[in-house]
Amino acid sequence: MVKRLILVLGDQLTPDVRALREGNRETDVVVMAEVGAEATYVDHHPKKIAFLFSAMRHFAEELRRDGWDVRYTTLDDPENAGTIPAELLRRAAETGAREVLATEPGEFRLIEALEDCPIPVHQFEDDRFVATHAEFERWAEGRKELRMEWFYRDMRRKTGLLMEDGEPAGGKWNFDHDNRRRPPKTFRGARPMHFAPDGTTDDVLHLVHERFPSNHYAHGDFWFATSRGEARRALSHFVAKSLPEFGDYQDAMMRGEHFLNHAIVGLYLNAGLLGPLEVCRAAEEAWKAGEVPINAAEGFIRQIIGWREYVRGIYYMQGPGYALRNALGHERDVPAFYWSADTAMRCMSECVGQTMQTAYAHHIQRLMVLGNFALLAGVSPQGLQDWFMGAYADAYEWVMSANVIGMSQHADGGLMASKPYVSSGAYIDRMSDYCASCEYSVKAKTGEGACPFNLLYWHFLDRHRERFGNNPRMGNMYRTWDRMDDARRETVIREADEWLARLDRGERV
Ligand code: DLZ
Ligand code: SF4
Repeated sequence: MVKRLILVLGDQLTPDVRALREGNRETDVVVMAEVGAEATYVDHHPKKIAFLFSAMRHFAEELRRDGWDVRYTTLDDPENAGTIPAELLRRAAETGAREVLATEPGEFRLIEALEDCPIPVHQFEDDRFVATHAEFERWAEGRKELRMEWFYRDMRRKTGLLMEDGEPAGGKWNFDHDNRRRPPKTFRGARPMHFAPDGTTDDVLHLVHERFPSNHYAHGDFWFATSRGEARRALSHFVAKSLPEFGDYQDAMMRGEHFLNHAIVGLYLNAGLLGPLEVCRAAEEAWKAGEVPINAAEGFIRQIIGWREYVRGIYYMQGPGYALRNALGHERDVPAFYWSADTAMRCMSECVGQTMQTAYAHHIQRLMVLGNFALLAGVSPQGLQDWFMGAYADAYEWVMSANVIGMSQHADGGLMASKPYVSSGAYIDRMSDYCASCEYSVKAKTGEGACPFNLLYWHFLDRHRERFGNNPRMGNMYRTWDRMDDARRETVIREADEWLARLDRGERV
């Protein structure tokens, strides 16, 4: 029988990933490759690269133990062809294969490269998700507004998660209202499970250190799980130690507390080390056993079968043009402090600093600090998306586009969110302990030391009045702005402009 190649990408590390299910372990050959093109198409955090390479190597071993013929190319292999299509061609020549089975990649960039590959590549839909493309499209069809909440309820019904006789457990679909508490000063979240690097990971860390030196991202202290067994242990640890209190302080931010009670399983899920249903069932079981309250289990499950599936649906439905949208015409470069953390704004220095250190930040840090600032300051959504894609260990375009372009930057013109996610410093002060140690004053609206989020908030509303002035959900904001006297409004705009000019001159702001 003629051999076929089975492509397994770095974020498809599951034995029942579609292309492997379609393949034949007696006759087909699995191709896995660490390639320069994937490792450099954005400025990836070295911990992200190390995590994927190590997880790929562990998974290749697992497949070999299962009887597969795996042709694995390491980054430092002198024969390495540099890109995924070129590696396929090289392995095709080596084995005589004339066809490739692949699972649809999570980025159009790579889908198109496989379509253009001189050897035919059959791309099967990736079914590691709860909703299929067709299902999402059916749900979205004819709807004026694509509200996550309605989609999420359908996914609850489909999976039966937290459902009792067709009704949502606890009598409500969504317990978000209970999930916005501010933790006491003494609060310490349970640390996510740390794994000591084994020999394989050590080799990879060495390679990554040599090949991807970085003067902004930190290399040291690598503790991610790199196999499915370890990822499952990390999940059990989260469910036992952090999930009980996960709900209450989900949106809180504290200095020096990088994880609070968050699960840190997004990177494992997105690489294929864990599946969405196994993760959700673990949370549901804990709730059934009375070990975690409903608001925690529901809030966690919603992130996975609701939000995660929903942003993926938007990405595939909207197509490659979505990531290029810039409805608000924002063109400013991503400020240098997104890499250096060198800024007087404590909230930004904390969130950037921890990102550079850990390749992780939680949803409110991403949306309401890093994203909020960029939107207020008019940063290019594409520049920001590249930053997010590089900085976070869980980032791929299928998950980042709708989150950054749509949700955070409103650059899709409101397809996902009926109003932009902007806030002044007051929100950050309410949800964090950042402001207390900031060089700016969150209470000061203008003048020396005024919090830049306060100035830029009005600047944003003022410069986008034409677009948002008649938005009923923003009426209160505009009424407050209009009630200020002319002189005050002028002062705010002038000070915001001056502040932005200092930012553009590269001054420390
Ligand atoms: C992110 C990434 C990196 C850094 N390196 C590789 C690699 O060397 N080989 C590989 O197969 N995959 C890698 N990936 C993941 C791919 O970029 C990912 O499959 C696509 O972005 C589609 O989601
Ligand atoms: Fe951030 Fe403003 Fe608070 Fe400083 S005062 S931490 S800039 S919100």
